[in-house]
Amino acid sequence: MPGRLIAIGDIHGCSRALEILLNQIEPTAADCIVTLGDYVDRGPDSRGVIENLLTLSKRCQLIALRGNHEEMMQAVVGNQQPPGFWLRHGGVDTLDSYGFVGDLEVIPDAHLKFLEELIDFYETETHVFTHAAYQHDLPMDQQPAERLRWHSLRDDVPLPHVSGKRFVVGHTASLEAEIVDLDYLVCIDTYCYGEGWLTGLDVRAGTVWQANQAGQSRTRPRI
Ligand SMILES: [Mn+2]
Repeated sequence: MPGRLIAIGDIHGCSRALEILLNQIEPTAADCIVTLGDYVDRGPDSRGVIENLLTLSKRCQLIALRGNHEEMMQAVVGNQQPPGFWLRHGGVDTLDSYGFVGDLEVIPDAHLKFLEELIDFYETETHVFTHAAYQHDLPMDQQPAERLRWHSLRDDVPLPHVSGKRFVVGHTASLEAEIVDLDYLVCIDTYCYGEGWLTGLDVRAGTVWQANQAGQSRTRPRI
């Protein structure tokens, strides 16, 4: 039996919700899990989230996308940007989770390597996964990074992509913690760090699992 193809939305330091969600999903070696990015910032335990994902990568096939928050973190850790912009967007919470007191060496090499190996998108025969959005009339190898990682669906919602494939994205948090399902485009950022839910979606079966930081779990109707 072929494994499942499962997307997980924006985790943002919510390691408790992630652990509960993974207990619901029960990943096996045959499964492929695509995490949509924004593992760090805002929530309480970014360090723990990356640790959980490193463990998960040994249990199933893990495809980890880069979110705009990892982009901000890497620019600071790599000395390419001053820290202010990242710190104002939740970076303080990430540094706190590492016990930062002035030296970025506190971030383990394995975590830096994890960040370096993140990818911009993942495309199958039927689906495309990106962090935020896409340009509808461009093939995936020509997509601008800004569009993939930063574009908010609140500004505008892209038309169906020329490939005809279904897109699965995060980034634009639903403040009502609802999945946005436009059929050709599904957004599963259900605002976990803001007292919403962390969502997992089996993209072929339509199964939805959710968990939150209060320790609750639930399923939702298939989409
Ligand atoms: Mn984002």
